[in-house]
Amino acid sequence: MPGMIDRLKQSADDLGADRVTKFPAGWTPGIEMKDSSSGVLVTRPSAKQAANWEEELRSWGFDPALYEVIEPVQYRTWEMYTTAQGVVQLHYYKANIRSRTEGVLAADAESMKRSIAKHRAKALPLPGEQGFVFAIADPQVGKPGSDATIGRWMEAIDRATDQIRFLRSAGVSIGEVWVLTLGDLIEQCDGFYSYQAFDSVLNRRDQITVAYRALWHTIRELAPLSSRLVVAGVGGNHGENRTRGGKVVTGPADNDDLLITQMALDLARANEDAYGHVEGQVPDSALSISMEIAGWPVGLAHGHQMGSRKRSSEGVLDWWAKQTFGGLNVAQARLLLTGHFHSLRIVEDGSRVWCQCPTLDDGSAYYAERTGSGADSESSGVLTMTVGPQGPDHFRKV
Ligand SMILES: [Mn+2]
Repeated sequence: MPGMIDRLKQSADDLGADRVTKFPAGWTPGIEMKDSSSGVLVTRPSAKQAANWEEELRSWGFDPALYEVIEPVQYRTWEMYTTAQGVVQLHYYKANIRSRTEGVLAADAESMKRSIAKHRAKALPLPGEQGFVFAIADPQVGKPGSDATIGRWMEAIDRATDQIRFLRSAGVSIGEVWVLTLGDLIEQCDGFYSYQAFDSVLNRRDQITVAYRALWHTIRELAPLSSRLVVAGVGGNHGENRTRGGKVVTGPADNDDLLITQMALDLARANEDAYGHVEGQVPDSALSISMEIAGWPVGLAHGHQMGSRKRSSEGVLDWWAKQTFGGLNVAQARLLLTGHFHSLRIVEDGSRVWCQCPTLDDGSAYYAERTGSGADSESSGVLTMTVGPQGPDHFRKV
């Protein structure tokens, strides 16, 4: 398309003008849009006294079906010397124009209406193979209500098994299964809150034994349903080896949550024939880890390292953002799973999702006194989901 100067020269040549006249300020021919739906049109100088608006709009590349001139219009006229015709009188107009559809192109609306009318509901299976996640958080075996907690854990295995079969029958391709331990698998007996020794219903040996057998049973039940089963976990605050005064004795590597996860994994490794497809990821001492579930980057952290003020969504996302800034373990993750804060929460922020996994425990008057929630087991369970090339999906608390 010729530029404006070329058009002006052409216009002047048609008139036999010697040179292009300088235009008064605000009267340079063209269209100037103020926004997507309105603007100002100034016509080219013409020897004719009436403007043909449709032709004018079209000559500047604007479809008269989509734009219109708003009356009244401004008009100017002046004289110009031309070699061919001597002095000629020229006319030009200035008018506001607007989109006939106030910003939405009529053609787009029509195509949207057509696609709505054409649509018929159909099955859209998730593309790609998905990993199935079973996220165990905060059973705190050894606190009051532990019988019910173990019952809930076993039922969660039943429901997760159903869920895998249900998703497969709906066309979701599930290959890997991930059993994640998000910390606080046992309660401990002392050093975590003031009357804990009086409150605990199992000694430490029984707590560890019950927790690792429940985890090992989970692996045994879910392993036959998967082509690859991965056990991964992080340590929680209740797993720490603490003094009576509540201080960590040796360091973050000395954590019973990691020990329990490691013990269950060792049992799988001892039986290669049945569990050769079981793998594990247990950190040496890091409090957060990351992994790829069916190609999607996932991070795990218990949550106690964030401090109690991090209970809010903003707090956890702020912690995650700063870990990312520091290039730490969860920096690349696009899905972060935490425990510690007990109530289910799924928060999406941009391209990242944070899942606060529900607690498996039986509720706690102490926790409710501090936080206002979790007095009973009404919202307890295990969070399951699929994770695949398009991220997490199919969230279900079982
Ligand atoms: Mn905790």
